[in-house]
Amino acid sequence: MLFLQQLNVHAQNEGTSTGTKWISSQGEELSSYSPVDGKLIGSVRTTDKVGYEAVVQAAQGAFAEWRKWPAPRRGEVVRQIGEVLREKKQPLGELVSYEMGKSLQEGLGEVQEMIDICDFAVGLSRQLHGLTMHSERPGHRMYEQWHPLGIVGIISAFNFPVAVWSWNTMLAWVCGDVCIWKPSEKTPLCSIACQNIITEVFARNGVPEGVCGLVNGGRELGEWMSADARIPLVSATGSTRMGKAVGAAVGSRLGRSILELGGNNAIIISKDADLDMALIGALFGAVGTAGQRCTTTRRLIIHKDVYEQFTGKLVKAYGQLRIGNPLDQHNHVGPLIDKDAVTSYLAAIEKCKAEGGKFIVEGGALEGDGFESGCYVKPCVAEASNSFQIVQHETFAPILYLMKYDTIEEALSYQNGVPQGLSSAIMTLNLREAEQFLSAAGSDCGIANVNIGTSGAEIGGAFGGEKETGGGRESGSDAWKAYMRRQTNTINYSNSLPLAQGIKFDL
Ligand code: UN1
Repeated sequence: MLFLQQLNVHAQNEGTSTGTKWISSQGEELSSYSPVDGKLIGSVRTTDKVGYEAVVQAAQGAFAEWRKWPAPRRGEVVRQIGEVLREKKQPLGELVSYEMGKSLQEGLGEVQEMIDICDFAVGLSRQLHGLTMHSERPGHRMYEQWHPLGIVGIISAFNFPVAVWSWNTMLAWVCGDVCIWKPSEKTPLCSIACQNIITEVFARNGVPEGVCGLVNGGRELGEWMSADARIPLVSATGSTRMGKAVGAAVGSRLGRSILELGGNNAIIISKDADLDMALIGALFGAVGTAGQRCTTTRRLIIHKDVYEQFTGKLVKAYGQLRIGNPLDQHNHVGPLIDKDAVTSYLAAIEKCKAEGGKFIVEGGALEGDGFESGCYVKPCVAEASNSFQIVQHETFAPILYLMKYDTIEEALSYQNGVPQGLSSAIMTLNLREAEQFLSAAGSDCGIANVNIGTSGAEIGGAFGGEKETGGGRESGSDAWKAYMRRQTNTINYSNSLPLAQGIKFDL
């Protein structure tokens, strides 16, 4: 495959690197099979304890140097990474699509998110600013500054195998941090491709060895990182179960974590909605990336007056979906990541039926020509109740649950009535309803949209959510502050030493 050559990804790869140097390890071999056709793409040697130590120690050494580089100079390195990503957009998008299974359009879109965050980070490198305050004491000045934090551990998920890493890393680098990345064990080759891109840029800029560490492997690596006091910040994206384990381990040593976990995202479709627009938002939200985005639309809360009309349109649209090889641009829906995901999808359908759900678009696994990998499933739609256990749970698959409402208060209670709080949307042309949805008494999610679906957030905003979604924010706005330490400085330029709060301490 040409894209593998273009990205310098081999049949067998070391999975451990300190930046520009690959470290040979005694770890097991991790094979990566494509969900597209079930074929072996290549393998990666996992990181053993010795390799992990080498990466952490290189990172510690590198931090001592990197934090002294002026931030705009670090930004210049990130700018060059953005340039290489532009050159490599096509092959990297193809690898993402082939290893993860999302459509080529979405694979390319993911690389575009990487390019965009590089641009954002370059600008940010000149804007890492703090506030100044007026001191209560004469002849005193008070201000705050933001310093680099140290090593940032990044645990990323298979569904956005490259973009989510870059959101964290590009910001952390301009902030003066050094990073250690543990990618998903389901998409290890994407991490090799990214490391190769970085290596080229780091080598020509003389970036200290250790700024960009890579470790590959399973759960135990995440555990090592979470327990490691040399890593002040761990940013983890994935399931709520994983996030609770990471959050608890990092919290028990009073480290910091940024958690971006499960979503259970709903769109409220008002009787005052533009239904054609609502249809596009709901459809892309529910079946895009085969329902494997954190922001995937999992629930539609539809006003009773437009319920029949809207569900009619929805069923018709589902009938037109083409499922198949995601690298073929004619297809809308690719495979799930692996056969385990198919098993969870089938179990969720059974559970929904057992709880009383009624499928108006039937699901099922696909077999036969073009579906040999065993990972392709039919997107499906069920009428369900918000209180079903299965509806309260995030199943990473294209299953959409419908429910009916009468008042906006009822719709909001369904919207908020799940453990997760990532993304939410309302489709309405009614200003009062839209504002109520966005108000303090409205959606309780980290992302709340009007006349846009739940997925496809831009990098410029802070990304993340509340409740079991974990509370972390990544990407745009002032999310960078989580990657730095704040220092408050008070400077006395007077001839005396007055104490704060008017305290006298004379001898
Ligand atoms: C994720 O699914 O982990 O908003 C991230 C979106 C994408 C990012 C999703 N920009 O759908």
